[in-house]
Amino acid sequence: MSIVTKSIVNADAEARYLSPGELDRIKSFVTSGEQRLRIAQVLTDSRERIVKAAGDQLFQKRPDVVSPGGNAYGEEMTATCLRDLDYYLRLITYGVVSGDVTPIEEIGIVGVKEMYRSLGTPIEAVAEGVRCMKSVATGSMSAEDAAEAASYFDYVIGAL
Ligand SMILES: CCC1=C(C)/C(=C/C2=NC(=C\c3[nH]c(/C=C4\NC(=O)[C@H](C)[C@H]4CC)c(C)c3CCC(=O)O)/C(CCC(=O)O)=C2C)NC1=O
Repeated sequence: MSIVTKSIVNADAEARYLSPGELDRIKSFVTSGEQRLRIAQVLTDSRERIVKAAGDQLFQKRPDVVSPGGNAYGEEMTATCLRDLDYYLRLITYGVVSGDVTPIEEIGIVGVKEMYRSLGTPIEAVAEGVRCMKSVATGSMSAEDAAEAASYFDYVIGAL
């Protein structure tokens, strides 16, 4: 839910006008809109490059995951691992567009620790993969855009 919808739901629950604080938050959401859409566009356009380069970095740092016995060992499992990175990049674009980490949390964080544990996937290596995507993705952005984008990657890294 975006800050606009959320504010309206809260205000209407109390049958009141939007408060000055709510209007301020909506204003900053609107004024940062162009930047957030630009970032989402860049991430979307570069998704293949970002996932591939981040995967290469991850497997260099964590050769164990793609070695015999590793969770991402073998062509099919490696592809599934890269797919998971792509999932997280996609969720990050949802967060960037809505200016809110809630969509990321609801789709990709709630219950994920248990899921990865049951799959035998080392979750800290997934977080490392997201860290690699952050460095690849923000590397080609302006400092301002990189800082804004980084906050969504950091949310995922911290939540995993
Ligand atoms: C959009 C929200 C969403 C997420 C996050 C998600 C993750 C997800 N990753 C899975 C598997 C997997 N995930 C990985 C990922 C990795 N293994 C490693 O060692 C690496 C560290 C890492 C890559 C960075 C692997 C290898 C599997 C397959 C494991 C198996 O089948 O044994 C599975 C099991 C079912 C399947 O194979 O599709 C799910 C549900 N699915 C979703 O719908």
